[in-house]
Amino acid sequence: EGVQPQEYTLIKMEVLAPFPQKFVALEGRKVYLAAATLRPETMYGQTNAWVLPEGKYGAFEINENDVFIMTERAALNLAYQNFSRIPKKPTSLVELTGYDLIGLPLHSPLAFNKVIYVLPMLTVLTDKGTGIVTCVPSDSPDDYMAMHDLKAKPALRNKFGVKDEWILPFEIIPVINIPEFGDKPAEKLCTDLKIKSQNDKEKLAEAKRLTYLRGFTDGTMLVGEYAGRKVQEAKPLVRNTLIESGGAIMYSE
Ligand code: A2H
Repeated sequence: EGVQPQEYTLIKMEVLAPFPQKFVALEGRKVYLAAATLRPETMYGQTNAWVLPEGKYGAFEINENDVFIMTERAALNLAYQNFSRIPKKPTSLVELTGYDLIGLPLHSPLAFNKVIYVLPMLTVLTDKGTGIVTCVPSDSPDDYMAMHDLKAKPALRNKFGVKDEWILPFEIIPVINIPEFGDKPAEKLCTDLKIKSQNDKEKLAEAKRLTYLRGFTDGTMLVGEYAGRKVQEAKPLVRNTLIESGGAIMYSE
């Protein structure tokens, strides 16, 4: 935890109807998983959302219509940033765990995949962001390895009740080119550094450092409204597009 506040873009990943039994209290609302990201310019390549299976989440009222699924900690922070129906007070309509969310179909802004699913990741922290992470395996080493683990290990899918069709059809979508690392930087770095799984913390930290640094300074957008532009230029433009179209809000902690 740094001393400086961290500014995240919260991506509103809409939960598609029909809602499961657990969600009866949410009928008639717009329900979103609120995913915290530092890389809004990569949202074209989303393949799924990640939750911590054992994590505790709630469905919090943001206003009369919108409900965000996230940790209570994030809901309290958001309430102090003017995002709660009752000022400065989070209200949860349903208490949930990650297990309740796995398998939900979502529609996420900018994503080329029109329907994506909620899947388990064991390294999601519940004391950072919202406890919901959107998966972009082209550009995030953590996301790439967690996806690789689930695809390679049927026993892992089985353990968490993950259906093959929620993950196997989803391929890496190139979003950014980095001269040194190509169009799938996360895959290249994980392969080069011989990273074995999502739990390989030290090597993943190094892979993240390199993709983040090089992606920001040398990366070029391959897709979207700002294809051909530098990542540095595109990042704030994509973020503003997301916010203006109602697909995201800013959040700091
Ligand atoms: B990033 P920082 Cl393409 N637990 O978004 C674990 N990881 C979390 C999290 C949580 N509770 N909340 C957010 N994150 C992830 C995109 C992305 C991200 C790309 C490349 C790198 C990258 C798609 N996933 O992050 O500790 C989110 O993943 C590299 C660090 O606040 C968020 O941005 O620096 C990032 O970690 C925030 O991490």
